Amino acid sequence: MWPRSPPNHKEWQGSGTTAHFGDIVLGRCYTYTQIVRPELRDKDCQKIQEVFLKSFLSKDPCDATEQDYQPLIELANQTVPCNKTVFWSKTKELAHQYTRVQQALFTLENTLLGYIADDLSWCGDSGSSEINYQSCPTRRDNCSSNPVSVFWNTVSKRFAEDACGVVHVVLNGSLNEAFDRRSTFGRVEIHNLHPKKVHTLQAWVMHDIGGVRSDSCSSSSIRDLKSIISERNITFTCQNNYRPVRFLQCVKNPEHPSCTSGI
Ligand code: N1C
Repeated sequence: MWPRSPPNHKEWQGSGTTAHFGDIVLGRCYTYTQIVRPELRDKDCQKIQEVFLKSFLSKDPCDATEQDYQPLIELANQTVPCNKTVFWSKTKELAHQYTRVQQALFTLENTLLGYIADDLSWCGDSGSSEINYQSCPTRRDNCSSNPVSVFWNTVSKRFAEDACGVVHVVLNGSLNEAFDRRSTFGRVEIHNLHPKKVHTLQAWVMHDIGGVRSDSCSSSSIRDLKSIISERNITFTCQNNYRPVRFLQCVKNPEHPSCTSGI
């Protein structure tokens, strides 16, 4: 009756493809190219949707590769101006709040591909041309080469390779290690900056208001980051609680002492 697994059987431990994945991809593509960045209005969103689906459908979801996403990356290609790239690690919301105000700045989610894929899940199956809405593999399934992880690794790498001038990173100083070598930022992005194009990495180590001040510019994890960056002949600078970003945190905590006096 069921040649492989019955339709409700959860093959993998992760949640399945986001419901209406194809429509969301198409809708986000139009929103981005027609409204958010109309300079990209000539992008072909139908084609982008089709190529995105092709990058993972009918393929083993534990064997996704960078090459799977090359056609999509070519189609969605976009130039981020020099000095405008913002990386983040464990500070996604804050970094996005900041680039929402400073619209000239770009996190990966402020580019077309990141905007389309943000917070979505997707996977297919080698034995079928259908989207798997039941479950998708994760690292818990011993499957690090799943379509979503490989996508973020691939587009993060490209985002870093394309950066130029001064680049920025928002780090979380309320964690034990604001810089984590195993994060996408530590594993992929810093190693793919081109020293000939990127002269400075500016780190902003932000502490949660009312949270602990675990890590700061003078800590060992940041020294670690500094040495990796310096060895690559890129200048490293670091600021704790960079004021323009601190002000955003203060919107939610206006009475906190660190918001009422000098920070
Ligand atoms: O592992 P991280 O952060 O250091 O990755 C963040 C870093 C940013 O600078 C981005 O350019 O890498 C890029 N990036 C994304 O933009 C992104 N959006 C959504 C990496 N990962 C991204 N995701 C998902 O969040 C993805 O599933 C990945 O595994 C997490 C990483 O978040 P993190 O650990 O806070």
